[in-house]
Amino acid sequence: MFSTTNLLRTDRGNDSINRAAEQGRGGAILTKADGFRKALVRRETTQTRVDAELTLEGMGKYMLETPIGFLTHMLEAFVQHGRFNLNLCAEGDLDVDQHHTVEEVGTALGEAFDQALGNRLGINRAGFFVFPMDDAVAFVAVDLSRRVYLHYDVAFQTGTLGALETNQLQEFFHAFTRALHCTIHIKVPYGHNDHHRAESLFKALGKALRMACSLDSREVQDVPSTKGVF
Ligand SMILES: [Mn+2]
Repeated sequence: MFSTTNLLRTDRGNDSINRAAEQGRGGAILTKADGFRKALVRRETTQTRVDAELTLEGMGKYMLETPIGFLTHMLEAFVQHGRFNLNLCAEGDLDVDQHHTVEEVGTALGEAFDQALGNRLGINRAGFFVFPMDDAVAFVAVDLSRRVYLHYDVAFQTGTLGALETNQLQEFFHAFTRALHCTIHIKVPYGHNDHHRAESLFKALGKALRMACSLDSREVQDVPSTKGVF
């Protein structure tokens, strides 16, 4: 069952993902007359299967289903605070371990953002946020420059959060960074509670990415780089 209470209408959920994928539209950019930047991604391997449907100009609506409850919870926080719309359904070989599934969710999500951003013209390109959650705080900076780099400075005191193995989170962010072709710096300098550390991180990422993905208010249509290209 879906582990969320904030559902999109069901006709925009996994049924629509499945229909689109069956019609060969997997991975297509779905930008429509409404001008919203959208993407549809299906990644299927012998180990995992992930479907994702993303709208950048969202309202923080989501329908998320992964076999790892805490990962689902983190994606909820990310989408809610980034004000994207995301439907995502993941299955994986948890009988092996969580690595394939967590990594593929990161890759599919990164691909979805990459496709929705298209040629990246007119975007702010960079974004950052400092998000506290009670005793913890997270610093996240993003550059959608197509230069791939992850700085990940997060230490957890426990090996698991719910069922999620905390050392898989770094693989999630590596995969996301590679697929989105971007630079992300993450630091969670303190926090007594690991749940708060992780959640502040995903909230900060949502806010930072929202800023980076947003179109410049002056409606410039160039590449924000002195090189003229990314
Ligand atoms: Mn929470």
